[in-house]
Amino acid sequence: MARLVVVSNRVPQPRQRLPQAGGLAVVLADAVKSGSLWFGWSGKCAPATATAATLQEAGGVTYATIDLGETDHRLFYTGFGNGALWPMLLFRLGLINFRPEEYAGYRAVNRAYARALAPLLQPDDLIWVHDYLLIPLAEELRALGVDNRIGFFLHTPFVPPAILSALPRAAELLGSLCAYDVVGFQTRGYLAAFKDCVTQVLNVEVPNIQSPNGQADETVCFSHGGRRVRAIVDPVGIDADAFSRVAQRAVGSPETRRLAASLDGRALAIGVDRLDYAKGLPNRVEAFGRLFEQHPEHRRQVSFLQVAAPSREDIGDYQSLRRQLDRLVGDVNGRYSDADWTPLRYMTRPLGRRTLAGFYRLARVGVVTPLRDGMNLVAKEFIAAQDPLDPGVLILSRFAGAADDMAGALIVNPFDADEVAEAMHAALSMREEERKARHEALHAQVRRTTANRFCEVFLAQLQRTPRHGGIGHPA
Ligand code: ADQ
Repeated sequence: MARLVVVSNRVPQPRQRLPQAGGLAVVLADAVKSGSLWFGWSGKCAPATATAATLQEAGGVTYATIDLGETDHRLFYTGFGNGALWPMLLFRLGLINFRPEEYAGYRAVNRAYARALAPLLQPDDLIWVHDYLLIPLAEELRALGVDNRIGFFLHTPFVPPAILSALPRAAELLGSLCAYDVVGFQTRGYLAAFKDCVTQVLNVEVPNIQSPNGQADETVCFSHGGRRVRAIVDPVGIDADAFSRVAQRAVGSPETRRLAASLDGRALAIGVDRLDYAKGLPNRVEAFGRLFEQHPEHRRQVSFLQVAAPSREDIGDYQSLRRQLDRLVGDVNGRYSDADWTPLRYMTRPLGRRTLAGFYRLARVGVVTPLRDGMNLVAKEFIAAQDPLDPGVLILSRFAGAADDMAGALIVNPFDADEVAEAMHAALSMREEERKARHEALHAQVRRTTANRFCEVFLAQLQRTPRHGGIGHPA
């Protein structure tokens, strides 16, 4: 069995117990099995980027990390990665802040990763690279002579050509993606957008999307730069049964009991997100205000808990989002609070998985309304955490990848505050049979597309790639 080498920008310190708010961290915790090597940034900055990785063993996994130079990190992460590439992938063209020196820094850090990783590789290793910060990694590894099978999974959405081409140098990045053997996307829509970009931006002929009998739902194969690339759909999931068990146990935990007691019989609605402009938090708070305005019967009857973990705090757009939210939450609370009831409870810190699971289970409504989202794991966690005998209702943005196969949720346009407010009203008023029927369908779906299935599908596709890159025909 080939060794698995997982590469992600951030590698947690072994035995790290702190809660990590972020989908990638949650998915990779499931993907990295004993015997694997996990390579990436240590989370520490140094005066200069390290040229060799530091190795640590824990639980059968080898953690190989490098420190990044402060300037390199700023150009790569705060600069191009999250100041230009992320807003483009999340359809926020107005927020793109492109600077050529930051793009050069982004590519330089990918080169540094490749140089530190290459000496650790064995000829049969399967290399699995994660997310938008590492798009050029395979190209850099290939330049060093690495001919292992290398796959890439994009956790964000993928965009149509008109959006992609707004980012300077995006055509070059699209070409870099073609140095991978397998490129994975969360949904069929993103795969179709990728196909359109390859066709229109790279002028490469790509056959139509197929639904093969293999394990991936949909596939396209094409040749570019002397290599064969296979692009697949492989939705990310969670270990639903394990999460359900955690939620069941968490109901009796002191945190969940304190929250339950504080509700004093009122319904709980919950939102859990990284504090990111893609998550639509200001729109959500506005929709809550609209609910109390249009349906005064819900005043004093429901409390909304928004848990928002700070993210990318050194980027200006994230700082202004935080200020905007502080103000909006204050506005709604100022307008509707009573001496003994606050409509919105707003916490800006990460919670542990167990606490989160217990809070989800207590909630009558889960509010997941990103303006765009690759998948959104909170939607799946909320469903897995419910009590099937008395389940809560999920309100889900149609612009989250999760909406593709979670039709049992109340699907909304997050930009339409009135529509979201009506969905909140419908969720709070929904009869038990309907809640149960919706939950049953959603739970079955969440149990089908698990974290394990996500890894198995991707690795099976990577494994069936012919060795030594070049043009060959998929097995
Ligand atoms: P994220 O944008 O980080 O991930 P998401 O899928 O919602 O988004 O995952 C967030 C994870 O962090 C969830 O497991 C959630 O429980 C946890 N989390 C969030 N806020 C938290 C808090 N305050 N305290 C504790 N935990 C918190 C990216 C893409 C997504 C994609 C994932 C996985 O942007 O679209 O679903 O990767 O592919």
